[in-house]
Amino acid sequence: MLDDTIAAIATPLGQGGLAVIRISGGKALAVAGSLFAPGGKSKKKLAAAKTHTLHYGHIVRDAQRLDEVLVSVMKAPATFTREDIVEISCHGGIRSTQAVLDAVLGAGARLALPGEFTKRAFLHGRIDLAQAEAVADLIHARTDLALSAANEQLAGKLSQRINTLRDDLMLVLAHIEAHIDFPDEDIEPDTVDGLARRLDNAGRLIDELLATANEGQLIRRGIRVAIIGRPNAGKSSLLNQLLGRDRAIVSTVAGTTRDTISEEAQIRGIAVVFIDTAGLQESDDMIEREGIRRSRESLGQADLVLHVLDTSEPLTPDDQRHLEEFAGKPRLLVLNKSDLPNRLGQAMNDGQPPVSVSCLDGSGIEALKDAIRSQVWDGEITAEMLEVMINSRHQEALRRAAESIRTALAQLRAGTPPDLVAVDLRIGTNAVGEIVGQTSTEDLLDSIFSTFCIGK
Ligand SMILES: Nc1nc2c(ncn2[C@@H]2O[C@H](COP(=O)(O)OP(=O)(O)O)[C@@H](O)[C@H]2O)c(=O)[nH]1
Ligand SMILES: [Mg+2]
Repeated sequence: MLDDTIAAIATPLGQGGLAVIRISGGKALAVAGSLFAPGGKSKKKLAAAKTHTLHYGHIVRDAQRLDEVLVSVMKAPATFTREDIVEISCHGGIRSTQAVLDAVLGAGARLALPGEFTKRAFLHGRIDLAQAEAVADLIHARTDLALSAANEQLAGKLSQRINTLRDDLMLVLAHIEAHIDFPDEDIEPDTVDGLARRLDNAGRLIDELLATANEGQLIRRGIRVAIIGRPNAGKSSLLNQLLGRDRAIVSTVAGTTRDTISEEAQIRGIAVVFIDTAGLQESDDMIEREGIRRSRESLGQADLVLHVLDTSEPLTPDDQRHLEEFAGKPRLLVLNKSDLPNRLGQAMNDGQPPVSVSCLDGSGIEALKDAIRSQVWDGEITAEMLEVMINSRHQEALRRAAESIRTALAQLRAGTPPDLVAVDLRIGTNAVGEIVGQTSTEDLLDSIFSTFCIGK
């Protein structure tokens, strides 16, 4: 598969100033060269170009000029894929970009699969698997924190820790395997102690990494926050306040919001999807009933519930029902309409102090953002934390590794024959290796790279 030359549009499809078509492989220069007519004074053929140079000219097919372009030539091995790469910067029209790509494919390149450029970078040892995942994280990052975390992982911070851990485990494994050939000789008690200490230490390192999983998830994926409350409590007004713009229709007519609306905002560095629900009360109206069904569905997926209460009115049976219904879920009580006289007449306490706001004048909204932030993550986000934050694939591999290593450790201490200890230890070491791709299967690679876009 690595023998052929691949090509794809590397920029999003649409109208833009520029689009880039990326070509990688042994024939990249020949493919691009066959379509490229140098412009200006230069009459130089692409094939004769020096590495890492830029060339002005036209893409020509069947004597017809397709586009005026700049072509970057990067020769192996100092490239992203470690193959020859040519990038054609052309005009960013939907049709013109496709026409240049068609010409490139017609000249002998094959359309790249999703993530295939990055996969080649991995297969050629340019980056490891955790770094390849960081490329995807970087592209998908929606917050500054997610971007920092992706950059650290791409720079190899996680990989370094994993490699050190794996080296340690390999060392212990080598010691233990050395004893397999001499079944009559017990491992010296001193050696057992030393190896056990190393395994113990490895287990602790894994626990430290596992402890970053929740933060990693939070930073990468963000959270979902559902806004609930009875009609006219001010749910849509609150959504608009949190977004900083008028997204939802606000009206005195109860039942205005019939569909669930979800919109994303950054709250204190975390990507938060807010879901304005259509209310949860019983209804005879068919459309309203469907809205309520959707509200309930999005509630199921929410990490946090904002329960909006109208403090200008006494508590209603609906309010009471919602208070009871969502007692088990992480929630914040939002006491809205603080600009009006308080007639709620009831001290609310939910373990978590309620937050008073007015969606009319915006007071209390910043305090509510702080409260949301500390509900999902109580503590500082430090630069150190951003250095290493594992994802769910790493988490799963590390859990398996921890289990096998603990088993091996217990066996070692109990004087189990070394060949048995080695079996578990090898499983654990391989699981650690999966994270950086030292041990990987085609299925694993497919599942990672298929989530990439074409052209990455
Ligand atoms: N005085 C006052 N009125 C508000 C406040 N928040 C919302 N309202 C009004 O309450 C009514 C219902 O608001 P809306 O956001 O549509 O409530 P929803 O049905 O829960 O989505 C509208 O007339 C809003 O202008 C507030 O903080 N103070
Ligand atoms: Mg509404």
